[in-house]
Amino acid sequence: MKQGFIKKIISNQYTLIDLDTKEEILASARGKLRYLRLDEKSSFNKQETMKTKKDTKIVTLSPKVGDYVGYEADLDIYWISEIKPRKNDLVRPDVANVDQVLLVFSCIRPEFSFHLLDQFLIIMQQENLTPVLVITKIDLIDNHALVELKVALRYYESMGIDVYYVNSKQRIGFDVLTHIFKDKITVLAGQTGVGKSTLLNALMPELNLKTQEISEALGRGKHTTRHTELYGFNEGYIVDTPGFSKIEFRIFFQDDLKQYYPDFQALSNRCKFGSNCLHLSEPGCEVKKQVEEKKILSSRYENYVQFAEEIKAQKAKY
Ligand SMILES: Nc1nc2c(ncn2[C@@H]2O[C@H](COP(=O)(O)OP(=O)(O)O)[C@@H](O)[C@H]2O)c(=O)[nH]1
Ligand SMILES: [Mg+2]
Repeated sequence: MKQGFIKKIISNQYTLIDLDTKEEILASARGKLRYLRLDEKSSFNKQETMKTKKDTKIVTLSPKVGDYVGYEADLDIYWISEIKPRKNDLVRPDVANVDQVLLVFSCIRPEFSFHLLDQFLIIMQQENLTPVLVITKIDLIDNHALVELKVALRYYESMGIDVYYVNSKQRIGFDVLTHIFKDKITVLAGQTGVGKSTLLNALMPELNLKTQEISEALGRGKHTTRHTELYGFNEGYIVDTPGFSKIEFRIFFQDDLKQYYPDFQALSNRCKFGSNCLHLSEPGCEVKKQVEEKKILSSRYENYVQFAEEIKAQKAKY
């Protein structure tokens, strides 16, 4: 079987890149591709409710952009016959195997929000996605305020998250930013108005044209047509539609929250109750100690406590 990577989907027409020859291949998939038997550990499985799904279940899958697939020729037509396990699987945009998400935040208009950032980072952990922070509109705040923001964001840099500062209008900060796309599939995310479209257009001026051509080719008003495409950029791919328009994290138990805080997790061996510590009201908690010592950003901890309370309140409703 030949191996390919799905770059584009229009309706039921798939554009694959053959992994060996790098050739573009047009392929089809037979309806819903295949019935997969899932066990709890399958990468296609997701817990959607409070109940744990112990049972094996069978799902039907459609191949999507970002998928690695097996394909075969049959009477001169190429057919996708297998989807490789996904490392992650987004719905909006409909893309699999995303390597990084650019979390776009503006300094102002809208105001930078640590609350939203911490929320996004939980989702990144849950979905097995790597976040990269891009701070836009650095031209709109004074230097003092910018330095203050940079100092606070150093906490996230110490967690291993890269932070970039840009002014997309003047393309300031782009020299370093353009290098991060190599060999990766990148999706942008962020609130309305933070500058996602401006950033995309500044990175890929030709994108505007391309998306226009495609919407014309598909005809007006045919918004139901399934179309997703990865755009080649600096030896990687960018998804043109931003993701995570609606943020909700599916956490049903208070003690599940801490696993999405790698910075807190790293300290739990120094908590009195070790890995059982929720870093809330327990005595001898190293996380709380480091918050007091200002080694952990206080907003980071405050947001954690708030999320924990929200999870508890939501649980009470069941
Ligand atoms: N001054 C300044 N304005 C920006 C910057 N980035 C975006 N904008 C403006 O912010 C507004 C919202 O940008 P847009 O790209 O539509 O945001 P989106 O909703 O995230 O796609 C527009 O008026 C942009 O011109 C920037 O770096 N500096
Ligand atoms: Mg936009």
